[in-house]
Amino acid sequence: MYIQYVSIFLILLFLYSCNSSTPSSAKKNIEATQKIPLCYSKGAPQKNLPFINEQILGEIAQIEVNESKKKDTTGMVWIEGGSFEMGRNMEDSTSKSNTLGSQSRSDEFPKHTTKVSGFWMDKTEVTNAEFSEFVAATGWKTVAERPINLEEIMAQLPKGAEPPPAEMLLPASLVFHIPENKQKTNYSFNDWWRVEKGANWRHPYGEGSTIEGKENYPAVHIAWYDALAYCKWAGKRLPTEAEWEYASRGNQKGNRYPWGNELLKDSQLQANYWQGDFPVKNTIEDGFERLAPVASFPANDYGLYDMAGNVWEWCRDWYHADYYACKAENDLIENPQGPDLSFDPSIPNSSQKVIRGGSFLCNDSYCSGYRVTARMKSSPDTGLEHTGFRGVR
Ligand SMILES: [Ca+2]
Ligand SMILES: [Ca+2]
Repeated sequence: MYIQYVSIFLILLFLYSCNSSTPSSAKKNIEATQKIPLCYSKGAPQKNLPFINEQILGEIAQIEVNESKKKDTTGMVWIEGGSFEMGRNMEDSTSKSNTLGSQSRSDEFPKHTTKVSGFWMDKTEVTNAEFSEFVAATGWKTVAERPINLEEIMAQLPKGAEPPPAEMLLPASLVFHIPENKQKTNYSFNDWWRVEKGANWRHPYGEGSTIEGKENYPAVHIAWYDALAYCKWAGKRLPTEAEWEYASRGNQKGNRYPWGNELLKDSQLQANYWQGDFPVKNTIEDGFERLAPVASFPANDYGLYDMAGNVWEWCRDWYHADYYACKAENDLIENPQGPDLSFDPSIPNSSQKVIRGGSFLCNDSYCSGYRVTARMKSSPDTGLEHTGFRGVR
């Protein structure tokens, strides 16, 4: 039973790393979209409204805004509003000229015109130094530092499921480990994520690890609620998914990555991701085995760093697999705020928020989460070794 609970725990508390999909499943996704998905608002599986932790939201509401930070745009860039083609079309992914077609997932289809108003955005992922300042000012305790909320877990388990044992509810987070068995043909996230007691933003690899000397690294093991709390204090908010993709594209139309269509630019790698054979061999051609200090790679043409790779970044929106198919019924959607419902057919009982941009664990042979259109999701109470955020205003 213990193993089963660990498994449920992993499924609910962690996001699908971008490498959880295989090339064959990506192919299946493309085939699946040949049938037009039912719009979620018109009779596709209706889910109850997403589970949201009102208690933590209440705590966030109590946080006092730092008035001087609220006016301060240091470390941010202004992004002029405009229209863009969000997502991509199945044809783009299967054309012979596109050798990376198998990377697309059905939730990226179809391409649809979207308009966003201008906004300020943090140039980099929020760093340990910045997050430390927030915690010192507010005393915020991140979700990974708290015992796991039994009520929240039970709400997302099938009806009648037994509660997990008490030891599974101690503060912990998930840390990547290269699987011990390197001979398997198919790996899943259970092979590379390990629950580490005491892992949190101060101790990214568990008890005994430290962020000393890593002030300029992205803060990780950050749950969506933690990101929201930071933004409240800093007079910012999380970007919508549309804002995030618009910003990531850096004013270039139709590119695959924030810098262009090829992985290399000027013969150089442009982001911190995983080169080699995921999850067993990291050849570290980009110079970073795990996290990199923020802004270690060139900015996109908006002046934003690490919009691809390093850490996944939380967005404001709920994740719904059919959301784009629903939106596409309108020609232009202005400042979309995401769906009211959350639905992921692979974890139907969960409520998940969108994360974007990929991480140091993303690998080009599979989904390549650092493509500008790649969508991923994670439950809002989940922090992981490769998840952080940046704010907008
Ligand atoms: Ca790397
Ligand atoms: Ca990033």
